[in-house]
Amino acid sequence: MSRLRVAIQKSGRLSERSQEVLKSCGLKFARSKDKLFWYGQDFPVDLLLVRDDDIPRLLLDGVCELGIVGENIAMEVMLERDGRDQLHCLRKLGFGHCRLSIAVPEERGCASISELQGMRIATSYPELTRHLLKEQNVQATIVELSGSVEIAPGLGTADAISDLVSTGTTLRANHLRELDVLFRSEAALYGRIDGISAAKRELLDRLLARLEGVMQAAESKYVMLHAPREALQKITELLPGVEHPSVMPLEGSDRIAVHAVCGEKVFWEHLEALKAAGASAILVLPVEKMLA
Ligand code: PRT
Ligand code: ZN
Repeated sequence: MSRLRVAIQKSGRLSERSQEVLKSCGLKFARSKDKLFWYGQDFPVDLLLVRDDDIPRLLLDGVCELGIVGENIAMEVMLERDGRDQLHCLRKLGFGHCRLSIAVPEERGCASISELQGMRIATSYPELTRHLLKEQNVQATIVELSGSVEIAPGLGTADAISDLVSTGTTLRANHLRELDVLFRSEAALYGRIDGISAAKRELLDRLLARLEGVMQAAESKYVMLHAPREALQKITELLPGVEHPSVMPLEGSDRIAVHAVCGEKVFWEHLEALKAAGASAILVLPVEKMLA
């Protein structure tokens, strides 16, 4: 029988969420002793646990069909291996958010990246940095480092850095100032799927449909509330991502009950606006599974 292989990060920022998302799709794995290969039990999809940098390479080398990795790494390897038409981003996964930014020493009076012409930029993402700077007509000397990029300006080995940022704490701790964002990244499911067999394609389509359901459920909330009948149109407009709510009469009252699946994030501001429009007894519930 055909099986698919998915590579995920063994340990690190993306590993737990990558496992969770696959488990939410109903995949269960028998963990092997060496922990590098997990056999899929109920669904013919197996896991390969590796370093994140290896994931796009394993896809390009045909070792596995699918992989969960940050867009930053996928782009870097695709540029390095000129494999941009071979890897497809099948679904962004909504975690592992970060940005590849150019940062300069705080005291440097530099206002835009155009001023970095001819300067030395330290980075672990040489291809992506070079490519994105070139798009903005900046020619810089790339100093490739495998880690601790943020200390390069202090050591005098670079004038600026191009590194991943999430909270900005690392930059501040190293007296660096974020000058510009080159690239925004999150974890995504990538596939090398051109020319796979019809049986594998069918498996992939089932997995993607489940994943879509999981992602939509994660982004959705089920909202229930009571409202005056005459406020229905206003209430519907205020529910994020809702067009046709279910409306039910309330026994012995001229108010109605409104139920709806909100396809977009529901914030406190939305609830406050609903209340101001006459809604009461507002409940927001998580959605566990969804199949369109
Ligand atoms: O061992 P392996 O090679 O698998 O893991 P790794 O150490 O190379 O990667 P890991 O686990 O650190 O990161 C995996 C992926 O998480 C990255 O490729 C990104 O897609 C994503 N990610 C999200 C981040 C960050 N946020 C992040 N903040 N990766 C790294 N950082 C680092 C950054 O390099 C910098 O040193 O965190 C520091 C900055 O963080 P702040 O919060 O101080 O701004
Ligand atoms: Zn890595």
